[in-house]
Amino acid sequence: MARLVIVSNRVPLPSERGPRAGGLAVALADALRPGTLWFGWSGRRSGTPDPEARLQRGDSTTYATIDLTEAEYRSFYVNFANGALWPLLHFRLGLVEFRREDYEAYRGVNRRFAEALARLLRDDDLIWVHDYHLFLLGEELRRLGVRNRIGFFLHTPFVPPALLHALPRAAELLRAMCGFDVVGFHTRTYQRAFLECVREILPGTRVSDGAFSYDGRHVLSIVDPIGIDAAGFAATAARAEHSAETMRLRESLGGRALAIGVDRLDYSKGLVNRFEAFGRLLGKYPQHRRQVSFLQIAARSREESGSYQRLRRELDRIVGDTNGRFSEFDWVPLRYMTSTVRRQILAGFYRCAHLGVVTPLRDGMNLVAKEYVAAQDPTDPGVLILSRFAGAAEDLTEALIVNPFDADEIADAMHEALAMPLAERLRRYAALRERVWDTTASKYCAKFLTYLEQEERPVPRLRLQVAS
Ligand code: ADQ
Repeated sequence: MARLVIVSNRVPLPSERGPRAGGLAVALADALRPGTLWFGWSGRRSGTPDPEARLQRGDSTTYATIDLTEAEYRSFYVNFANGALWPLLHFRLGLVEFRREDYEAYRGVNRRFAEALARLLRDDDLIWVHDYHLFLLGEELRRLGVRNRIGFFLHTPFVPPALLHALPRAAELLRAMCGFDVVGFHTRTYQRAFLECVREILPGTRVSDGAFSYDGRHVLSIVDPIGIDAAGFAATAARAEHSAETMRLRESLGGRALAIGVDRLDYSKGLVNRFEAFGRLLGKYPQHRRQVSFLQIAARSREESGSYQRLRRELDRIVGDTNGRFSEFDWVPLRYMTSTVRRQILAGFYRCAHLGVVTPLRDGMNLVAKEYVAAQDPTDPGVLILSRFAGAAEDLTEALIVNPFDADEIADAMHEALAMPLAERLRRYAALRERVWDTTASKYCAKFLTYLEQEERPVPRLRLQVAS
């Protein structure tokens, strides 16, 4: 079996275990065949980074990492990846800050990744690249003569041409993506948007059955929804129900219902509207006062960025306002913490929550929605409230689907969920459970690798010609 080489911006080094808010390491656990190499940034910044990667051996995986310089960290990571690409891919044009020098640094880091990685490659390695930090890596590897199969998976949404056009160098970026053999997305909507961009921005390309040829390269796009280890997480949650932390949480509720939100502290997650909605629930439906508490766990993220600092201040303000307005001497409606919580503890918290509130303004998939479903007690499940703009909503249609921009609609859904009879909760849960068990992390990995391993296109008619 060919060796698998995973490439991602950050590498989950065994030396830095501990709770981390982010789904990649957990989702890829099943793909880590013995002997896998995982390559990426060490998370360190240093004055004179070594051109060669540093190796660290884990149980079945070898981790190879390089450092970034301070300047690369700022321009590549903070400014271009997280300050231009992230907002663009989440439909937030107003937050995009493009500077040419940041784009050049982005290309420079993709090149440096390619150079350090190429030294470690064997002829038959399968290379699987992850996420928007590394759009140019396929092209940079090809430039160095790498002929291996290279796949790319985008964990965020992809935007339609009208938005992508706003990014200077969009055409260059899209052309570079033709260095990959397989390009994967969570949903058909993102795949469709990508192919529309290809059609419109790379002239002369004909697209058919998800594949296209451009400049002598064949690219196959696929839809491959990411998931979780549903059975494993359900078992963890069942055990965690009796953990000390879950018992303490339950005790602190004093018999009241619990609504829970778990996210990275990111403007794409719709936290401001969610808090606003909870305030409206208490204002509009006073019967819920003292009867429900909202626990929001929002792990701090990207704190070096101005837009994230502004978001944090805004959240502090709205939490203060809501609690100031509705708290009583023995009841605080909104509990808000900005730390990371261990997965086992999180599983128990999900299980005791009557409502899972997942309301991103845009989200590639959103694994929290799937974790919440997997963690429920099958005899007395809670209700999932889910944004229609999360990739997960394409599958989890039995959730209460809401428009995350409409705080009143979210408040109404909270009200409906709190009053929902057991029979309806059971019916919705059964349907959601089936979907979550059907799109697991291991199926996600297996599907992507099946396509990546194919030397030829899976169906001959997928070989496409450049339009005359
Ligand atoms: P994220 O934006 O990080 O991922 P998400 O899919 O929700 O979003 O994954 C977050 C993971 O981190 C979950 O497993 C969650 O349990 C965990 N987590 C979040 N906050 C936490 C906290 N405070 N404490 C502990 N754990 C926390 C990106 C995309 C998503 C896509 C994933 C995977 O933005 O749309 O689903 O990649 O492709």
